[in-house]
Formats: sequence, C-alpha cells, structure tokens
Amino acid sequence: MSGERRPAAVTCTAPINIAVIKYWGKRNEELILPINSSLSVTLHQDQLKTTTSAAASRDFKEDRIWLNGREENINQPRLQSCLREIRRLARKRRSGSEEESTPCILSYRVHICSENNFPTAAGLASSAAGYACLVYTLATLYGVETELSEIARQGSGSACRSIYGGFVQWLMGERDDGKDSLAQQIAPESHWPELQVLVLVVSAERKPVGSTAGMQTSVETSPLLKHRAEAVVPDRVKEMCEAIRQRDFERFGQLTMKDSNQFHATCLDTFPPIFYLNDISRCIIHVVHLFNTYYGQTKVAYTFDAGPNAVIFCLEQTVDEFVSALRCCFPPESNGDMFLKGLPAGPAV
Ligand code: 2P0
Repeated sequence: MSGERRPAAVTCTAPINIAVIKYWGKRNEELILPINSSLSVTLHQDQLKTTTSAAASRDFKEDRIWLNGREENINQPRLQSCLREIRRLARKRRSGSEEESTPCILSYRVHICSENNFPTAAGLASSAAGYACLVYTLATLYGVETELSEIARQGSGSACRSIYGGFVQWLMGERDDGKDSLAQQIAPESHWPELQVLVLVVSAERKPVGSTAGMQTSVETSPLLKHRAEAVVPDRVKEMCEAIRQRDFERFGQLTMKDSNQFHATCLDTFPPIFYLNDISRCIIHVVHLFNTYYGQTKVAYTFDAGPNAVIFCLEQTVDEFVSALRCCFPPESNGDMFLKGLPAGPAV
C-alpha cells in the first residue's frame, strides 16, 4: 500500500490479493476468525486496486462514506469496528505524547471516499482491497503506526492479507479474542519476479451468493469443509510455503489448482449448493489442463474465488503462449474484454 499525508486529509491505495490456499468459513462471525489459515499473493498496486481518501474536519457534522461514488451506510458493523479500533489506537498513542496540546483531529468527524478500478463484488477480492485500504488510510490520517492486519481482518477476513505485499499467510490463530489471527509476509514480491498473474474476467456481474453468507452456510452444512479445514489445509499451507520459498512452480501450480478445486467442491457440498463457476470457467480449467498435458509439466495454474472469473498463474516465459492458446479457444471478437491484464505480484505498502 502507499499513502500521501496532508494535514487532516490522506489518500492511499491498496491492491487486491489472490488466495492460493483459500479461506472459507469462520469460527467467530463477529471478530472474523477463520476455521483455517490461508495464503495469498498480493498483486501489484498499480493494477487492480482500491483508492481511498479520508478527511477530518471540524465542519463535518457526522462520519460519512462513499463507495464508487455512492454514499453507503457508515453504521455497518464492520465499518464501525474498523473506525472504532483505529480511533481507540489513535487515542492511546496520543495520550501522554507531546502532541496532546495541538488541535486534535480525533474530535472531528471523517468523510471517506473509496473507489475500485475493477468490478466490485464480482469475486475479485474487492472487499479485501477495500477494507485494507480503509484501515491503512484511517491509520495514516490519525498517525497510527501499528500492526494493522488485525483491524483489517475485522472489516473483511481476506483484507488482512492485502496489508502486506508479496506472498502472505493469514495465520488462523488459536485465541478467542483474535489477537493471534494475523497476516504475515512469507516472502516479498521481489522473491519471485518471474511469477505472473493473468486475470480473466468472465463476468463482471455481482456474485449470486456473497462470501459472508456463503461461507456461513458451508460451515453449517458441509462435512467436506470441516474435513478440509482440519485434515487438508494445515499440511497444504506448509507445502505451499515451501514451494514459494523454493520458487517451485510445479508444486505451487499443482497446490493452487487443487486448493481452488477443493474450495469449489465444498461449495457444491454446501446445502443448498453454491455454484460460483460457470461453463466458461470450466472451459478455462480444461484449457489449462490440456496446455499442461501437452508440455508434460505444470506451466500454468488456475484459481477461482467466489465467482466465475479466473486468475491464472504462470512464469513470464509462458504468458504469450498461453494467451495465444486462450485466444484460440475464446476468440477476441466474442470475448473482447475477457483479458483484463497481465500483472506481476507487487508490494502492498
Ligand atoms: C479467499 N475468499 O481466501 C477466499 C476464497 C473467497 C474465496 O476470502 O466474510 O470477502 O468478509 O470475511 O473475506 C472472500 O471472503 O469474507 C474470501 P468475509 P471475504 O480469498
């Protein structure tokens, strides 16, 4: 993430992150504590990102927020959790400091304005970038310099991972108060510069079942999800950390695809079932496997979140050839805007 500080007004940006080991299911809804750890790649912040501005003024009568140009209800519990926590830390920091005698913006109301440069709520991690950016922007405004992933998590689980760049793990933690449910960087973006990300926008529509409601139903009804959280993910996270540390694309790609597939299997195992993939998503999966079979190795890997849009990982030298293969299967005239961008992994701050 990055931010620019002016008196009582700041503007910051935060990129989306793509989970390669998925988070799906909470053990505590209010604090947003997950049933398993997860791992993601933060994209470069010049690409798919949220930009948020916040200003504090004695002239403002109330806190207000606008998302993509439309005013939203500032009293949503998750927004309030983030605001309350940042203000609490700002008060704590200020008490006893020499700044105490200066006029305090903490007594002012804030106006927040946030925009995404990509489809909102289409399964492209908009809440991750959104809440990470909100928390970072407010922290910059109030001069709070502390670990922010615990606060971002209370806005949206996956947001805690967008606080850091590169390769990031969200440790599920064990405590009931969530103090140990934090994100940590396992490798910076510079660790694997050859790794590229292609985002294939299959549909920019809002997803039919939101992540929060979807995962709640999965926790209540899917035996596969319980098995996944207890018996599959712990080893998979360790293996994925190893694959990333060794820059082993074969292992990284295989694990990424298997974890995406198992996440969508838990969605099907949910009752009533949740369908996030569509025919085009399945066709992309097929093309990836054909491509890899042709080369006799894992050259590309797909992953899908709570929507039909595909994220493809591959190494730099494979991008052009795979894009050509995709263009054969999905001619540009019928899918002119499917290829959004080829993106490198990037820093969050
Ligand atoms: C992830 N997803 O790990 C997984 C993969 C979607 C599929 O995190 O309720 O929007 O705000 O904590 O963070 C989407 O869930 O849900 C998500 P809340 P969030 O990226």
